Amino acid sequence: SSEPTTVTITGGGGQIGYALMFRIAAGDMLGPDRPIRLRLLEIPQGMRAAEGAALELQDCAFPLLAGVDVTDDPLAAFNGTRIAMLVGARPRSAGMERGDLLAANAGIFGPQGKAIGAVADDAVRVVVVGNPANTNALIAAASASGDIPSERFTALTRLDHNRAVGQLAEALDVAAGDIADVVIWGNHSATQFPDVSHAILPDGMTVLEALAERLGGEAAATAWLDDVFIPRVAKRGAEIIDVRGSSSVASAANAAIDHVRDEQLGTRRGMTSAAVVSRGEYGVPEGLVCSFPVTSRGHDDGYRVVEGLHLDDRARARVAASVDELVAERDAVRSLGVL
Ligand code: NAX
Repeated sequence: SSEPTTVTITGGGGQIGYALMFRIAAGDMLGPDRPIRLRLLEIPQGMRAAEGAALELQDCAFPLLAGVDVTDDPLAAFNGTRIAMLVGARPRSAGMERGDLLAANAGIFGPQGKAIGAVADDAVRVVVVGNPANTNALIAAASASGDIPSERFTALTRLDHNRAVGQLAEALDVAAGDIADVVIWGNHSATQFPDVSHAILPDGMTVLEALAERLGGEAAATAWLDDVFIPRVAKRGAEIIDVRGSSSVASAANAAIDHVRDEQLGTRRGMTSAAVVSRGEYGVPEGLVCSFPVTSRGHDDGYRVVEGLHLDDRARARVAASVDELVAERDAVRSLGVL
């Protein structure tokens, strides 16, 4: 339809917000036929930066962009929203304990979840980018419950997924687009498990076979995965900060666009990764927001967990370790009285 789709970005005055909004307005997220109305939510200190970005959006004269509103009022920001991208969060400052970080973010994602439940479109879908993303999504979903089904809340692990694909493409000297069915399991944190055991190439060869061929045998492939690949993907954020002098911005925005696009329009080849509310799949406790293999058929169906994949004992242990961390975060938030 030609009725504009309302997309709300929180943290619209920040780095990732800035990298997101121009691509969304250009049609990279919802396609070339969907007009978009952007809403940028900020806190008072961030308003000028968001207003400046809105001026630049106007200067792009995007044909698809029906308008931009900048506000520091969550109820105005989420009114009628169809797609909410929750990017703004409280970063960890020096000396901050994990409990303090969770509490500070609960103070953001609780009220925002509540506002979404109160005023967003009934068909709203939410992706949380701001860290700790999984648990922030859990808090937002709980705060909207009664108004919006919790499965409409997801968290971003697509950046981790894309990082894993990028590493494999380099190691195998193939195009990134040739690699399908990589899976990120667990938390968007250093405990995540990037799993290549289901990944395949276009000729049907598995990524494990291709790695063994290239690296000189199965043992060498396993050693590379354990000692190089998994830690590099899990710590890529720190590597980017070290090399670039600033955290991941364009790649994070790109991943958020991939996440929403595939959820809305459908996954193309095979499965991807997203953190979604567990219904107990793979033994992950119900209600946790955990990264799983997912697909979407588009047409507003949302992401579905791909069930029935085989996990060997080592893979199970890695998934369990990351899920334990999610349980600990949930319990810490509960003990604050938030859930
Ligand atoms: P910036 O500090 O550049 O921007 C954050 C913006 O959010 C600021 O302008 C701030 O004023 C605003 N903000 C803070 N509280 C707000 C609130 N209650 N309502 C609305 N706006 C609010 O950070 P940026 O580099 O854009 O990163 C944003 C978040 O993404 C961080 O939490 C970061 O940790 C997280 N990331 C998550 C990733 C993922 O894969 N899930 C990867 C990239 C990134 O590290």
